Amino acid sequence: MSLHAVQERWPAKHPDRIQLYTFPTPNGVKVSIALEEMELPYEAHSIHIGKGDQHTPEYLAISPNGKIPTLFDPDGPNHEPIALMESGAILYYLAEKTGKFMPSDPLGKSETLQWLFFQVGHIGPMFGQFGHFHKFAKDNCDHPYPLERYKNETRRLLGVLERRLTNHPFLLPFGYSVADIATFPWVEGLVGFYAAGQLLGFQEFPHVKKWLETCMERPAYKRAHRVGSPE
Ligand SMILES: N[C@@H](CCC(=O)N[C@@H](CS)C(=O)NCC(=O)O)C(=O)O
Repeated sequence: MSLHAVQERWPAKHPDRIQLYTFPTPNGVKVSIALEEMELPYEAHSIHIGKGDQHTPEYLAISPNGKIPTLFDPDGPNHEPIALMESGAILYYLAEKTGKFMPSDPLGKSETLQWLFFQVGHIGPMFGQFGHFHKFAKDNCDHPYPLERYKNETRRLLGVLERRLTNHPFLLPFGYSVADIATFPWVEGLVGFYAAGQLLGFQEFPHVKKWLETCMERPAYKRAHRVGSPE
């Protein structure tokens, strides 16, 4: 199975543009936001994770782990095509490609990557597990331990963000970056999709709340947040 198979199943109307395979979840929306912020021409294809598109052999050809999002750039390094999985790696790739939302100096870049990896390694997995036990597992698990564990860890991580955002409006001192783009959709998911603001005591994190509102007001987010929805 090859890239060709993906493009047969989800045909490109504009093959010269970046092709985004996604669904409007926090991990998917991150990349849509980045593409909108960076003003890169792209075409989005809905990978319906509720219907199992992510497990098809065609999709697994570009996403071996069977997750959204993935991105295909026909004009990659040395003008060769490239396919990428993992949203953090995609954000890094796009920031390098455009020179936007990540400084090029080694110190600024290193600090940005630390917060980007913090999202990928902590915020995403822990908020995701919290959301699962809060919203989806109720019928299968009546033991309080898993929800309590992930709620405590989610609150702890919100505390890390709160302390970070106390001194400057975005996660990095120089301004809005791929670290914010990666992180705020997950925080939005807690209060939006998972409707867990009250359970988590979200009002105890005022700087996080203000940062979330600021990020959500950006026009790029308004254009991006439904990208990948099934028609
Ligand atoms: N570490 C991956 C996680 C991607 C991920 O978990 N995507 C979810 C949607 S948010 C997915 O594809 N779920 C479908 C499934 O698990 O079958 C990334 O950051 O790209």
